[in-house]
Order: sequence, then structure tokens, then C-alpha cells
Amino acid sequence: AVQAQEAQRWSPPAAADRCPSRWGAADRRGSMNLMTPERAKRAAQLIRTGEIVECGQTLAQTMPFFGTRRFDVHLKRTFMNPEPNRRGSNEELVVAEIAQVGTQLDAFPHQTIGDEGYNCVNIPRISSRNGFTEMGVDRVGTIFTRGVLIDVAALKGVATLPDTYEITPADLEQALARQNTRIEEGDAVLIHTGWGLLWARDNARYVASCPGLGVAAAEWIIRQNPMLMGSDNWPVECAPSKTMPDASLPVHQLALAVHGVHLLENMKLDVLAQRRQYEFAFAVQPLKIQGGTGSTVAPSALF
Ligand code: UVW
Repeated sequence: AVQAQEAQRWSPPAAADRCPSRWGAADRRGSMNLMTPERAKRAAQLIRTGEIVECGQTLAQTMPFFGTRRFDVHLKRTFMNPEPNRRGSNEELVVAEIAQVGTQLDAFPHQTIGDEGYNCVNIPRISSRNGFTEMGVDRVGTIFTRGVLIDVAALKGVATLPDTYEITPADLEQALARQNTRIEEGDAVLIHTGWGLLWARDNARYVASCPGLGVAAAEWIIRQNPMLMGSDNWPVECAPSKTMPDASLPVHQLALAVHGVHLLENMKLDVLAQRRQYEFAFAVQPLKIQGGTGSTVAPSALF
């Protein structure tokens, strides 16, 4: 899987080329406009046995963290009634960057192009002590749609794609052909790289770099109007970018700030890949964090 690709420069499209978005200048929902009752019914039709496969990693202090993100748990023995029933009560104080740790869904204010977010919304204008006044993760709502797993690791015959392997449109086309699967409008498109096998086993390597989507591959998916793009790595995209080495997380900007397509990171996709389950109903509900940039989530695939 050696890649010889020419380095290119990437900069996001000019404002005039990205705004208004395909959903109109007033739109703040982006790809969630695709979450219709018809799509929910279509997803429900994919449930035949009722089996559920969880696709979320467990939140724990042993998980990998990007930068200074944290998740600290402090147990509290809060109350005990001595008599007559001797009831004890336990809870915990969690100190965490809860929008951006573990398996997480990114909302649009998470990424900007300069001061502009999705649909050229001025991000300082919508910033407040209670989070963002527009496009916060609390506005995303329930996602229940068709999910499709694209197993690029299996296409390449490896358990884990090499560090910084940049997935191309050809890889996606070949993996889909190999699986006899296709992307449909409104899908949750999930990319299996195998990188999730490092989760809580080799955290330093997990966050140092990763294989994932290149810009061309992300554009290829976005042209097919997904509801979200997810993967079993920390940024969904290849990092650092191989073909665009000067650009910092270009797929983040492309998905969230240019096209209004949500990203779902740090997924657990090994079970789906092992079972060769490529099409399913997919469910995820972000936490209602007011004005949040994202949310830790626990997605599931249903068969
Ligand atoms: C990174 O980990 C940098 O991606 P995100 O900020 O979306 O979590």
C-alpha cells in the first residue's frame, strides 16, 4: 500500500463559491435536511433480525486524547440514610471536554474558515457564554438513516491501513464494488481503516497520525449527499494530509464549514468489518449540549 502522490496546495473555496450553501442562505442544518421521515422508514426496513452492533468506544481515562482534551472521573459517595434502610448513593463528577472526546459527532461551529463557519455564518457573532447561538450540537437531533460501511482495510488485505495512508476515490469505488454496496443520498457513510485496533492499546501512535480520507475521497463522498461521514480514527481524514501537506485537517473544513456535513470520529467499526456487515440501519443521538461544538455519542448499527 505504498502511495506515490504529488503534493498539492489546498485552500477552501472562496466565500462566493461556497455561500449560500445548496440549502439556501438561511440554512443552519446542512446535511440534517436529509433526515426525513421517508429516510427513517427506509432505514427501519433494513432491520430484519433486530440484532444491534454498538459502534461507540467506551469513555474512560485510558482512551486516546487529542491535544489537551481530558476525561476525568471523580466518584462521589453522596448520601447515606443510616436507618432504617441504609441507602447508599453513588454518582460521579466528570471533568471532560465532553463535546470532543471519545466517539464524537462534530457540529458545524467546530470548524471555521477564518471567522466563517458553515454558510458563511460569522462565528464571533454567534459565540456566547452558553455556547454558539446557532448551529450548536443541540440542534442536530436524532439521526436514524441507512448506514453503509466501506471497508478499505479489507480491500487492501490488512487489519490496519498504514499510518498516514490517504484513501482515494478509487479505493472507495473498489471497496464498494468488492462489497457489492453503493452509497445512497442521506447515508451515514462509515470508513473502516482498522486504526481503531490501536484504541487504548497504543494511544501515542493513535493520535500521532492516522490513515483516512483524502480531500478527493471526501469530495467524492460529499457529491453523493451523505448525512455524515464517520471513521474509526480521530479525524475521519488522513492526518497529516499526504497530498495537501500544507493544509491542516482540510476535510474538516470541507465537510463542516464548506458543505455542512457532520463528521463522526473515533468509531468502533471492527465488529461490523469482521462480520462483513456493510448495510444497516444506523442510529445516533448527540447530547443536547446547548450551543455545543459536538457531542460524545454512542452510535449503533441495527440489522
Ligand atoms: C481532531 O481530533 C483534531 O479532530 P476533532 O477536533 O474534530 O476532534
